[in-house]
Order: sequence, then C-alpha cells, then structure tokens
Amino acid sequence: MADYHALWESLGMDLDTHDQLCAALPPLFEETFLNQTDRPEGMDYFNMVIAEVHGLRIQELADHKARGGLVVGSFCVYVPEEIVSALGGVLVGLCAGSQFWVPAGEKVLPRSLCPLIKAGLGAKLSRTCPYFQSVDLVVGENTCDGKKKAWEILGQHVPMHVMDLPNRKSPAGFALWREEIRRLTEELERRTGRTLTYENLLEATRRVDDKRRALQKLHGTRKNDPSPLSGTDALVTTQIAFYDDVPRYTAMTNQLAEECLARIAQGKGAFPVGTKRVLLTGTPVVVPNWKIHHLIETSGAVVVGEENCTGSRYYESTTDLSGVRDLPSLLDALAHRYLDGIHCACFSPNEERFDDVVRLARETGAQGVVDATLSFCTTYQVEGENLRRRLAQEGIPLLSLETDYTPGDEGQLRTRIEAFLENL
Ligand code: BJ8
Repeated sequence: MADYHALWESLGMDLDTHDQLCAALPPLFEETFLNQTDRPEGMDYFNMVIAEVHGLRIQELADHKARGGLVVGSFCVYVPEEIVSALGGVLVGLCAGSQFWVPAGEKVLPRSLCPLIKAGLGAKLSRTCPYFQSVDLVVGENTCDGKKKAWEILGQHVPMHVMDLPNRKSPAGFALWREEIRRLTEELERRTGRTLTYENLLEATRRVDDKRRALQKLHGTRKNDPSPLSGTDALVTTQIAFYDDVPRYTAMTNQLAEECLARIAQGKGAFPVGTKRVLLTGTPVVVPNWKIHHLIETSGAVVVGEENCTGSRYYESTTDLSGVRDLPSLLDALAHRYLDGIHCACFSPNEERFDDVVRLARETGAQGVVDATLSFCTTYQVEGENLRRRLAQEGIPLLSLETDYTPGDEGQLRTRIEAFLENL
C-alpha cells in the first residue's frame, strides 16, 4: 500500500493509534483469506480492496469531496443508498466490526452493550477510522434501543440525521417510513444544493439495483455442490459492497460470478463435493469480523449463505419499477422495497425472517443453520426462541451462538461448531 499518512493527517486522524490498527489487519487477512486454497482469480480484486481499505478508497472519497460531492455514512441497510446517490453523494457503511474500537466506545457507553455499537462510536471517538473522518453526515436509524440512544451521543461528534423506523409493517408503519424518506430527501437536498428528480432517482435506483443483482448472481452460484466460492470469500465481497464505488464493484462482482459459473461447469469447488453445508443467520457481520465464517470453514463445513444484513437482506430485494411513472410513485416503490423487503428483528412480528431462513436453507441445500448473534443484541436473541421453534417444525437443525469481537471464545465456539457438524 502507498503511504497515505498525509491524507490521514488531513482528515484529523490519530496517526499513531491508526498505525497500530493498520499493522493488525494484514496478518488477520492473511490467516483468514490468503491461506485458503484454490480461490477464484476474481478474488484478487477484493483482496486488493481490503489491502487498500484505508488508502485508495479514502483517496477517492477525498477527490469526490474536492469536487463538491457529499459523503454520507450509515450503520443500517434501511438507509436508502438510491437517494444519496441520486443527489450526487456517496453512501458508505461505517464498519464497526473490530474489537480495536470497543475500548474507546466503552468510555461513553455501558460495557453491557452490543460490540457493533461500541465499536461504531469508538471508531469516531478515537479518530482511527478514515471513513468516519471523511463523512459529511451520518444517517442513523431508530432500530434497536442501543443504536437509538447511541445516536444522541454520536450526534455530539458528527453531523447526524436520524430516520425513525416503524416497529410494524402496517399501513401506518408504511406512512411513517414514507414520511421519513421525504425528510431524508429534504435534508440531503439542503446539504447538496441539488434537487431530487424522477430522472436522477430512477438512474440511481437502476445503478444500485444492478449492484444487488450482481450479488444475487454471485451468491446464487453457492447453491451448487461443490460451492465454487468459500463462504468466507463470499462474505467479504458483500462487506465490500457497502463502501466500494458502485459501477466498478458491480462489474467486478459480475466478473467473479461468471468465473464461479465456469468453475461449476468444470466441477471446481472451494471445498470437496459433499462437504457439509451451513446457512448463517443472525446479526450483521461487518468488516473486519470474519470470525464465525472462519471457524465454520476450518471445522470441515462450508457456509453457503447468509440470512443477515451483510447477506441476503442487503441484496435480495430490488425496487419494483412496474407502475412507476413519476417521482412520488418512484419514492413509494423505493419505500416498499426497504420496508417490505428487509426483515430485521427490530420489527414485530417478524415471521418473514423465519420464512426466509427456511427458504434459503432449502435453496442452498444447507443441512443446518447457525444463528450467530452479537452479545447484548436483545432483539435477535429474543427472536432466537421463535426461530428455534420454526426450524424444529421444519426439521432443520439449528445451532445458536453468541459472540463478540474478542478472540477469547474461539476455542469454545469451535468445540460447539464441531459437535453440531458431526450430527448433521
Ligand atoms: S436492518 S440488523 S443493519 S438494525 S447487532 S446494533 S440490532 S444490538 S445491526 Fe441492524 Fe439495520 Fe436491523 Fe440490519 Fe442493535 Fe443488535 Fe447491535 Fe444491531
């Protein structure tokens, strides 16, 4: 990687602490990714993106800002990328997947809180995330209680706009969500000086949906036995979708999907035919959290799908453009895509998520489901009981795991995963 210290300094980063973070990533990436055998050549692009995660892309964001463009950060797949993009902005997912940031977060948050939230705030407070230092605005969302209250603290350190999400997918819930999309549009129009039009939103919707379709195509290849792609590689491609340049990402993902199709035709897989197959569900798995995938795939199984927000919830639904003829109807369609297409445990009831888990387990040929939740994530953990009942009715084995970002529980997790796999 080139030397980006001048760029990082211009972003007001804590360079010494950030150097420690940069030193920790390459060995972790090497152990998790580069030690895998027979990877598709198309993964070279994604390796490069991770190697340059705090370099090249940050330079691109700086160039975008120098041209007058807006950079918006988010922590949730409900934040509509299409609207940011239509107004000439770039939306980046703020990672929050490393233990490195947790201690700084714990200075202002209770220890008994989900590590994703603590790492998110810690990244900002420690000034060691160049994405956080690049954003002009963070769009938060009232989803779980922890995030909702954390935005009140984060808002003291970075400009914030919070979207209010309904708890129910009802007509009243839709009306609230549609109004929240209008409020976000107004905020972004004010900040960019641009106006949302039917034309620019339609173009952005097509652009973002092309990205989702590329992901559908790529992840669809994992249904084959043998899967042409390891779950660990599949996961990192989705994680990168949250911050890479959209048209370039779409092209590279389509290229990788084509290579995976060719590998299927040649009978080539990331693991041998007949390797046990597992579907992952639960809380999002954000960069650089690769722990559960790595444990499963070094315990003799392959992860063939992710029913979570760094998986199918991110890319499975697209905007239905049939019947769309003007800006209000396009905004309605977009609002429906988000509200009807993403099934987060912050909603009640949330039966559609169980339907998705069952459908994906069947489609991918998974013999078992691993429900992995982050510690102190109450919504997903409470929902775990109804997921267990549903999967028991369907005859699908389930392993429920709770973890955080520390490596301390890996031995215990591995023992439980191995025992689960033995019985599949
Ligand atoms: S749509 S899953 S990205 S809210 S893990 S912070 S829920 S305590 S991340 Fe999420 Fe949007 Fe829902 Fe998806 Fe809270 Fe749980 Fe932590 Fe979570």
